[in-house]
Amino acid sequence: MNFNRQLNDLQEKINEALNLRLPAVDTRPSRLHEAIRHSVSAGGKRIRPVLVLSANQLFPSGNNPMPAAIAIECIHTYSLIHDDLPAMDNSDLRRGQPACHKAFDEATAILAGDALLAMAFEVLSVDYADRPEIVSHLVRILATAAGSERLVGGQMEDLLAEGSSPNADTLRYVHANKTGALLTACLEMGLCLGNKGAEEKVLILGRRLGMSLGLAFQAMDDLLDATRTTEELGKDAESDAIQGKATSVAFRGIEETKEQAKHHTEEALSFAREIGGDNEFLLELIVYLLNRKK
Ligand code: GRG
Repeated sequence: MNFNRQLNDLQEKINEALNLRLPAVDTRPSRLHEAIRHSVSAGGKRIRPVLVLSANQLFPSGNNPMPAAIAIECIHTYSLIHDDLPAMDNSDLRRGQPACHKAFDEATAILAGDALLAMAFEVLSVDYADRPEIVSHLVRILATAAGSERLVGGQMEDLLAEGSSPNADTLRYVHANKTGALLTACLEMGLCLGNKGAEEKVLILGRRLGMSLGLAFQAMDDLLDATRTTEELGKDAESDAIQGKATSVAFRGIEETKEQAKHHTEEALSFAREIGGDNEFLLELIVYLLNRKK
């Protein structure tokens, strides 16, 4: 099967699994569940769950990686909902749809994000209940990645840096944590469910791969924000420049940011080759992420 068909196939399976796992819209309180479904189903690329599945495919085992994939998409979607709030990036559009606080209201959007954060850990603890050591490992990876020194810490420094001229240290911190933390967790979770999950060398390479991919992904995100239209992106274009964000484009300019994205992609490719296993799809995914248009 060619890469695009394989990717579509995985995205469809992830969407089906999310649809089955999320409470139905008529579950009380229905407004909250409508808001959750609005944001989750709005049309994200599902890169993080796809990464969990492709990391798991390197050294497959009998463990089902789908619950871990769903859990990370719940965390990612919560972070997008909260990021769009007026108190944060104040964005009206997300995934081509009105942001959660626009389609509903701010309080509902805060609660929808909170519920998705909790749901991620519920999914892990319920779906892997027969393997307590796996639950504990996955919960530790995800909680650390989502916490105050990683995703939330990156977001905090991103907000603190608004309006000031970016420097290399802040930029690296924000990108490594706001973006790199969850992408690294995808690799760690997928690998830890595979049959080489206990091998330290494999996990170290997986973390390095996730971080390089995170830095490449964020460099691309900054480039797309600066060069594409709102219609193409499905979210507000040029919002970084308008808000005075500490982006790679603001710090290095467009050409150097392209070079950074290529450089980190090359790093990610070399880590993926070094890990080995059934890495064909993962290698293509890394290149696809560099060439993405939204
Ligand atoms: C509120 C705790 C908290 C964190 C917010 C998500 C986020 C952190 C900020 C959004 C802005 C941003 C540039 C984040 C970096 C990560 C990133 C590029 C998110 C967008 O990911 P995609 O492109 O989105 O995979 P889709 O919609 O396709 O899932």
